[in-house]
Amino acid sequence: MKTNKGVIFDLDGVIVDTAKFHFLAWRKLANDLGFDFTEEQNEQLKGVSRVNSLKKILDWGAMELSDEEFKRQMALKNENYLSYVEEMDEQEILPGVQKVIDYLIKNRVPFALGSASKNARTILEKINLLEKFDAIVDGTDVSKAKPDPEVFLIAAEKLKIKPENSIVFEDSVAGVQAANNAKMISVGIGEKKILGEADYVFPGFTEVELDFIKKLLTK
Ligand code: B16
Ligand code: MG
Repeated sequence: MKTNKGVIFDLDGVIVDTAKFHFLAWRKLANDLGFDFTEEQNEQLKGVSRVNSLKKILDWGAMELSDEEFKRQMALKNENYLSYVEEMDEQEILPGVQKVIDYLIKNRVPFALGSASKNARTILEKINLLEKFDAIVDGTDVSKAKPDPEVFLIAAEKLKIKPENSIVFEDSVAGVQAANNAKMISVGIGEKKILGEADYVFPGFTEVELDFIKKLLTK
């Protein structure tokens, strides 16, 4: 296929559903500190960096921690989160994702990861996708969190693709805004009423037809 376009995937909520593990680990942290939060509140943590997630959670519990304790709690949460990640394998790849990745590889379309997670490489390794990506940009490579476009702009640069020729798959509001701020083509994976700012929205990857991808790539 002749195309000057490239694809950037978010990780959590697009390729795998690690949100459920983040929720369990953050909730344990809150419970250990003596309060709780709901699954609905957890929605606000999607795509949000580790530091900013803890800040939000402490706000919900009306709690303040010293810098040292803040860091200790973040490390504890990550340790707990990684104990779930440890159990992951290819079965965790969300339905419909593999067929799109296979299609991109077959058609030599470059694709990258653009994730806020500092654990992205570990997760990709667990699900056997690490070697498939042409570039990986994660929470260890950026200084500005989504909705800042930094993560996607670096990914496009690594792929040698212009921002306006980059197609981003994202499940979070902050991520869709980051793609839009980068002047990229944004495809939301989730509910239309939440991701309405995206150029296109699908409930999940199973609804993303290869024909749609082909049209975007050859447009
Ligand atoms: P970590 P994404 C994001 O991943 C998650 O959606 C968000 O819930 C998490 O806090 C963030 O990564 C940081 O993750 O603690 O592993 O560095 O959706 O941008 O792939
Ligand atoms: Mg996400």
